[in-house]
Amino acid sequence: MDECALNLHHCNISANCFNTHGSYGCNCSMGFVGNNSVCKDVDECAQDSHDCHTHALCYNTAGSYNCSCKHGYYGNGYNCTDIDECALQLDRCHSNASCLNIPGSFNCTCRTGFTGNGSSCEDVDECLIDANSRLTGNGSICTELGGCLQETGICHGQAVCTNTFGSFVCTCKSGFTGNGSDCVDIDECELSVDNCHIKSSCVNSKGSHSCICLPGYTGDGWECSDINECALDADPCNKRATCDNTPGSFKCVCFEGFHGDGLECKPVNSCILCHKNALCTEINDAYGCQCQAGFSGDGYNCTGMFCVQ
Ligand SMILES: [Ca+2]
Ligand SMILES: [Ca+2]
Ligand SMILES: [Ca+2]
Ligand SMILES: [Ca+2]
Repeated sequence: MDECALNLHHCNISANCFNTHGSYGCNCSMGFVGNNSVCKDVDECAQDSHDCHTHALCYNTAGSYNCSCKHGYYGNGYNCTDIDECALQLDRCHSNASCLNIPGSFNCTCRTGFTGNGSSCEDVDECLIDANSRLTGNGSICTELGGCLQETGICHGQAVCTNTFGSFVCTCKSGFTGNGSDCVDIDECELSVDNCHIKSSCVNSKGSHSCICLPGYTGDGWECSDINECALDADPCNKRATCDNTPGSFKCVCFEGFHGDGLECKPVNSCILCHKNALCTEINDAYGCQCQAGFSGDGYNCTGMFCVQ
């Protein structure tokens, strides 16, 4: 009889029954090992006798095994290909991060001007980075907050730094010109863009300029007015002169009967008119003739005084 067909055999559940003349035999099924009555599953995963792809996981099953591509790969388990999360936009990188595909995964890196772990990127306030805390090297500025910025230029000492989203802007301070990385003083005097008064002189300075009223004028340099020297308490002219104010100066003119530049006025020497018997002397701001002793007269005419008997 056929014990196999009549189900009268005692083969293991994982064995195949085959009929023989007068009896039957058992063969362990594929994927099982053992003798006729005991068949044990072969663990292909543990034995490394499977066909799963390098990038697949092996799962042992009763009599066989399954292959499943690892996370980050796709395929049937026998062939697994890396998923390009970046190209498929499956990444969870921050909008200000760049995605880099790598086998089995992807990396997110904050873009230049942003700092963070890639899933979260915040603007770097470059203006707050103190020059002393900058750890420069390889053309990058690295901050203690983490991350390195490409050195696109540090603001000049005479520039104002303005933070922007993802970057920063350097603007030269008022009175300076340049691109912000380099600022030079504007010579307002040379360029004639000063607003000094016409009666003042312009003096250039770093970041600015000043105006100084010309001699003879008074004011702040932007407004200059003539000094009326004649009205000052200390009249600059000689006391024997008249003072005439002029724009930027003054004129002194000696009184009549005096000569000089007005600062110095001397009486006109009229000694030549004195009588030969007179002495010329300066009296009361004027020269005068005075008859010598023994003579009488007004100095211009002197007559001897003789005793009349
Ligand atoms: Ca990948
Ligand atoms: Ca910024
Ligand atoms: Ca200047
Ligand atoms: Ca004057």
